[in-house]
Amino acid sequence: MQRIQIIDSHTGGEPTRLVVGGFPDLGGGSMAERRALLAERHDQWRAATVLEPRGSDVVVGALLCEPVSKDAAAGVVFFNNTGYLGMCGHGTIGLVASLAHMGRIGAGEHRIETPVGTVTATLHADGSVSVRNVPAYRHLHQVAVKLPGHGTVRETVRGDVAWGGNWFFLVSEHGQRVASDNLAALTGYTAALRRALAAQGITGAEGAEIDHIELFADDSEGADSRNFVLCPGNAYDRSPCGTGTSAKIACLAADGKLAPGEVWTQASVIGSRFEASYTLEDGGKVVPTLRGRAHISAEATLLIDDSDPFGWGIRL
Ligand code: PYC
Repeated sequence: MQRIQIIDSHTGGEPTRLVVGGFPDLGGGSMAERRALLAERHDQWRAATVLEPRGSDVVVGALLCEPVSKDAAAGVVFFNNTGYLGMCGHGTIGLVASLAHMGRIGAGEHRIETPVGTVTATLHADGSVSVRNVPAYRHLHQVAVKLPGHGTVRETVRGDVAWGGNWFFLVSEHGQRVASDNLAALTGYTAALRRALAAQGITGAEGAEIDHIELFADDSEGADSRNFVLCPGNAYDRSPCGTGTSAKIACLAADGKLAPGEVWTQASVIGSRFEASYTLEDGGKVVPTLRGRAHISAEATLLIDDSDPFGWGIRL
């Protein structure tokens, strides 16, 4: 019997399953190196943790690691139902809430190492968490993607390609209703858009796959915007997506629509919210900070029985 110790939390409805013990030793390399090792040699541990029957498409896993730097509180490798993430905003908020729950950190600033760089999280007295992310930037502005035959909507869709710790395609003019009673249509539309981007060779920097699609709409509840975010494995983000909000901030900054320090409130499709702003650093890099709240939902040990045919997850 194999055992994996976890703490589950959710950030604005989006779950994070923090692995605090039981995974194989990945050595003392950078988080990017440990992510590569996990993916190449031990991927079954990711699958056992987040796939059915123990997990689901929506669960984001976070492997708690010893950091390389003595200054950091923790290192982390994020993963999901299809593979591995760079950064994860809601997941970092969940990680910090879980570390506080474990008694390992208190209020204040904590450096967290991720595969795409070190971020700084602040645990506030009210339990909310701010994450100062890696720099975000817009890579392509209003690029046209052909999306033939998708219902009654336009055949060419224009959007920005931006980095916020993962790669995003951000679309405001889409003709879709961004609402929680329209999830199947939104998922179908954004999945078709992602396939179209890949087929038409539209990528992030250095040919990186754009694996997240983000649609924006006005928010009737008073946030600056409401989004729908399709994640790599076709689940939608219940939170406003920390890396997606960072990508949005980079585009707003590039368009001169948001000044440094100004607060942008991003609502998710289910109405949960992040507050985000940015500073300009190192000769003009946009460094976003997002703030949200996570709640702990479980502490548990996952069991992998040698005789269980689905013990290492259902891989379809
Ligand atoms: O909050 O950055 C995020 C995120 C990425 C994928 C799911 N959530």
